[in-house]
Parts: sequence; structure tokens; C-alpha cells
Amino acid sequence: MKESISVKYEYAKQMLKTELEILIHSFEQKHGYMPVEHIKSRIKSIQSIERKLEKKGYPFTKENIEKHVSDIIGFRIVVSFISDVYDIVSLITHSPNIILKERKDYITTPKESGYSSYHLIVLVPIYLENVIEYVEAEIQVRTVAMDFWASLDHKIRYKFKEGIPEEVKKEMESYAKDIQDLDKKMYYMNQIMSKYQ
Ligand code: 0O2
Repeated sequence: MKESISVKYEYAKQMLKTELEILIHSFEQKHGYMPVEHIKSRIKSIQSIERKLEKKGYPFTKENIEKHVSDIIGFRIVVSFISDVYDIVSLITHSPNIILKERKDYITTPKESGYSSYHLIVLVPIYLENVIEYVEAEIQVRTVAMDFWASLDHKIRYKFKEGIPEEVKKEMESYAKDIQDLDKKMYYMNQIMSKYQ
């Protein structure tokens, strides 16, 4: 099953990567400003797909993968300022080559953990033997500060698989607030800077 899954997703990931690069490049040309710090992409491992299906209570079958795992293809776009998140989201959602399926704004409404990021679930059309197939992908867009928090949180989740101690949870919640404040300050500074250009 691994082979048949990966070819389709590798192809769609490549298509999406190219489309995102073109969109971001044309944004830079138009505005004379590059909002993106870096982009990462990955194909979810078979073990992670299996774990996700198990967590959701579904058996590991091809049908369940297609139906219940929307982030086999994952992109993370890390930007400088909070305003850049919304510019990038608008750029992607207006592309005629990417179909928006769902959006989750965890910036306006962060998750209980404090996690903050903008998620888009999109469909990427791929052409296989004269047939168009739509492959799902998740695009996470966040600031450098949000990314810093999320990467520490990820390490914590890995270390405390059996449950995160209350003390750690509380600290992380308060750091998430610090991150929000920092992003606001950075945005303010960016606005001050733009007065001098
Ligand atoms: P990984 O290893 O990063 O890929 P879903 O589980 O995706 O079907 P759900 O729960 O609605 O449905 O998805 P959500 O929460 O919108 O997005 C899931 C992804 O967001 C996660 O993927 C993480 O990448 C990220 N995420 C969500 N909540 C948190 C959090 O509290 N901390 C951190 N660090 N990341 C978070 P995976 O597959 O869980 O993990």
C-alpha cells in the first residue's frame, strides 16, 4: 500500500510547492517585499498516518486514509509579521490552481494549549492518465514567534506522551500570551518602520 500512496502524494506535493513558490515570488515582485522567512513541507510517515487513524478510531485502510487524514501532505509557511499571515492566506485562497476546502483560524481563536497558527485544508488537482484527481493538503501559516512556541510545544508533547504535567501546561499557556504580545509589538514596529520608507 505504501508505494501506491506515496506516488500520488509526492506528485501533488511537488505541484503545490511549485504553485506556492510562484505565488510568493509574484507577491514579492508586486510589493517589493518578501514576507516569507521559510517554507517546509513533508509527507506524513505511514506510522504517523496509522497513529492518527487509531486515535480517531478508524482501521488502517486506504479508504480511511483518504477520508479521515487531511494532512498527509503538509506545508508550513513561516512569515515575519502577523499581517503577513493574512496576506499569504489571501494569496493562496485566491489562486485558481488551489481549491480551498476548509480554513481554521487558530490566531483569532487559539487552541486550548495556546497553539496559534492559520490552517488551510486545500485540494490540489493532479492529472493522472487523463483523469483529474484532487489531493488534500494542509498548509499551516504562522509567524516566527508562533513557530518558536509550536516547536517547543511539539518537543514537550513528545517527551510527555503519557500526559503533560500541569506546571508545564500553565507555563506554556503563559508563554503563548507572551508570543501574542510580542507579535503585536513586532507588527507595531513594522508600521513605524514603514513611515520612514
Ligand atoms: P504533526 O506531527 O505536526 O503533523 P486532524 O487531527 O488534523 O484530523 P484536527 O485535530 O482538527 O484534525 O487538526 P488541527 O488541530 O486543526 O491540526 C492538526 C495539526 O496542527 C497537528 O498535526 C499539528 O501540526 C498542529 N497542532 C494542532 N494543535 C497543536 C498544538 O497544541 N501544539 C502543536 N505544537 N501543534 C499543534 P498532527 O498530525 O497532530 O501533528
